[in-house]
Amino acid sequence: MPTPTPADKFTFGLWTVNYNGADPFGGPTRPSMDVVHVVEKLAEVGAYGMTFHDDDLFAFGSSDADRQSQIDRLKGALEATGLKIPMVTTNLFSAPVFKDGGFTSNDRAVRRFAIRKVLRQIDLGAELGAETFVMWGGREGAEYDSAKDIRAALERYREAVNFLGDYVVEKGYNLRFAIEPKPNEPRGDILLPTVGHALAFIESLERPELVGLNPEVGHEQMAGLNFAAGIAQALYHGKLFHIDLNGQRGIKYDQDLVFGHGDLHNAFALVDLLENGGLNGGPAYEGPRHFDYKPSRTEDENGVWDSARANIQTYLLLKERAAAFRADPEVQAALEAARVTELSQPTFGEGETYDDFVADRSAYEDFDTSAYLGGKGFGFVKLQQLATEHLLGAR
Ligand code: 3MF
Ligand code: MG
Ligand code: MG
Repeated sequence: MPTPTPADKFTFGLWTVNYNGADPFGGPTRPSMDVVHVVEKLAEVGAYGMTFHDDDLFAFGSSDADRQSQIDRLKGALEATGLKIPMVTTNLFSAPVFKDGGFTSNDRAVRRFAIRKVLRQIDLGAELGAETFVMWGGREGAEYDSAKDIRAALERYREAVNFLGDYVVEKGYNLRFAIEPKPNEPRGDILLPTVGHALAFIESLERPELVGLNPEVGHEQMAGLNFAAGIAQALYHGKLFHIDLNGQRGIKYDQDLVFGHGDLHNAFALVDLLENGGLNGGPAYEGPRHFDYKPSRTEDENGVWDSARANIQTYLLLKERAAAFRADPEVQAALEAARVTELSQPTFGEGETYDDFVADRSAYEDFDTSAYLGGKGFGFVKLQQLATEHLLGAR
């Protein structure tokens, strides 16, 4: 099995390995673990860093003294293990006060409280050296169309994110924001439900350069979307600031399975994209490989750490498989035959004018479309089978 190194930048949310197994139908199956123990164990399994919501480290409503004591304990564990905190986030979803959202609650006092809660966590993140601040608006939404004025809610969302952007700039923090889309759960419908919705929203902000995405495998798949394709578009727009890796099997509740324990073909394409920049090259992803999963409620603590290692191993194995896929001369020939490489060629010639274009008879008048009936197959299936054989370790 491949061994992880800090350069792999594997990170885990404190809330992931520390998930106690509670679900809407049953209580916890595991006791909660102390943060110092979690940090030590994460270092042992080969993680580079950990991320956390404010409420993961100190309970909602903690006194300042209790909050500080937990921060100090975390800092001690980080120093002892060398683990980093590359990302932090705020919990605007667990406490009853957020039942109709944080930034977009119909209740204005809640909106003001939510933003103050975020400011505190931004300060802490900056102090711990985090470079990314994730915003997952799990309660920003509604169950009923009559309950939420969506345009007003988006305007309040914008107002909040613009304000936070001003805050980090004024404070001189080296922190960027990453919005995490999700279509539903816990709300019936959540605002900014997919990568595409969030990309459009970001462009409406006052400081769009400060705001990118933290897409999650399962969240896009809950909407029936192709995750690797969404990530390619996020990279294309320079907006892949962070990523949540996990597994999901189809359009259902958020399963948060181990990375790869879902659509393995798409996970293979994703790792190839993140590591190599995709089929035609292009900028790869350099940020943390962040696992946001839930160890199944059937597991004991040993099972928790086995599942943490499983995320890392699956990623590293897929990375090896993707490298083998790319290095295989048969794959290279199949990519060529499938004209995948040809898509990098601009459709227009250099300096080609409108007049040149319409004068080019080969583009239209002399173009033989009949040759495509029964001919000029692309061979995409052969190519995908080669990918499958590499994925299965048969090549
Ligand atoms: C829920 C999630 C969240 C976010 C987190 C921010 C609790 O489906 O994915 O995890 O990832 O709030 O990082
Ligand atoms: Mg999730
Ligand atoms: Mg997530």
